[in-house]
Amino acid sequence: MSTTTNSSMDALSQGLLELLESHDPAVAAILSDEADRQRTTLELIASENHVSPQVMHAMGSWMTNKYAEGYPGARYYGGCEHYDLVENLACDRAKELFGCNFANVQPHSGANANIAAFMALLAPGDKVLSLPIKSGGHLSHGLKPNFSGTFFEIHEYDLDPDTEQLDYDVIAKIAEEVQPKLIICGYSAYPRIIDFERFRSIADSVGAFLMADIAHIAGLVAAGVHPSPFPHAHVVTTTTHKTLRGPRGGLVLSDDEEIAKKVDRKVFPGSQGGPLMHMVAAKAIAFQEALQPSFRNYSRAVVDNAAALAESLVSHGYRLCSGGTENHLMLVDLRTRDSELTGADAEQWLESAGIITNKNGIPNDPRSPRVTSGLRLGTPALTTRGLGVGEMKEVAALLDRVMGSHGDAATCEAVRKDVRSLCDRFPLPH
Ligand code: DSN
Repeated sequence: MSTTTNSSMDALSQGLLELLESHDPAVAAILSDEADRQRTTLELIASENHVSPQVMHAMGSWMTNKYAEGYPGARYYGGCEHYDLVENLACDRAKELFGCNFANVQPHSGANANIAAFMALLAPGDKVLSLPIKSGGHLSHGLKPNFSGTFFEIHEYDLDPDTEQLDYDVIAKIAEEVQPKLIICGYSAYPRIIDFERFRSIADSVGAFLMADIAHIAGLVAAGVHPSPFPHAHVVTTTTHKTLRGPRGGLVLSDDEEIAKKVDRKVFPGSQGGPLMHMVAAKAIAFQEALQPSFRNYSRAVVDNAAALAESLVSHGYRLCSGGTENHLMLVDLRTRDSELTGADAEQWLESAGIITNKNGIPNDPRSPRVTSGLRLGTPALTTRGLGVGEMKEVAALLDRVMGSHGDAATCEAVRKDVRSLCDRFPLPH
């Protein structure tokens, strides 16, 4: 494929493709094709988004060239004056955004943020109580092959089998029996509001720390459209690239001075070396964007769009786990539309029609994680493009045409055309 630029593409992106075209045509073609893929497909993966051109280009800036191990004012390399400034700016903005006293912006990812939080709060072998990944938790909350499941004693709470929602009374009883040192809330596939205050009272009743991993809902929390984990959680971890719409990366927050000191030590030198300062610069920009009133409107629209998409899917005969959504995502139980339908098939058919989703296990899923009976859908990326409640009906109809036809090639091709024209109506800025 030859590299192409597009009229909606920003000048720096066009310049990058031109720079690369003669320098490294193979990579230029791949980047160009990826830009084209993003421009012409509908992104419904709940954990993905489209960053602003400013955030995107900051990631490709001069700041990639530096080692800045340590923290502002205490680095292990010379030449760090601008890195100190940008890291302090990112920390200050993160604290303002989430209303807390401490931020560490160095974790390379959400999983890295969780490693640092575990190391700050626990000793190897300590008991942790969390929701398993099969019910919507995250692998870094205790999955056996992960560091968390390898070095700590993991105990589980689960969703109520009837409501498919958290049952705080049951969680309190399990905590009483297990006596964990750490309770984790915050999930990857839970469509409901989390009651952080209730979680803290459960943690207090057994003398446990409470960690809230708000990776999925961070943008909603920052915008005030989901309750904040502060002042309830002892430590809050998150990614910066999902609803928060920043660069890929992690972040640890706290209000507790002692925990904050430990977190800093456990990020560096505990679990990371040199921070990715180009990503820290991009985080600073994204936090500033999220502090603007327009981000509140965006986040409200993400939630409204999710509700509208959920309602339309139900009208097409799909059951939603837990009965609906209160945040940016929903889990669709495909079996209610068609008992043969699997998440793996649906994901593949939809991709051929230009709709990007991920198969996802549903609570008590009889199928394996590679097959699944569910699809996880989210609205952060579509909302960034400018699609609104009206368009969610169109999106639900497109989803249903593909899945209802069992991936029929002609139907997928026809839907692909409709997806392209919907994308043309809502162009990306880069
Ligand atoms: N992989 C992310 C998600 O899709 O939810 C979680 O880390």
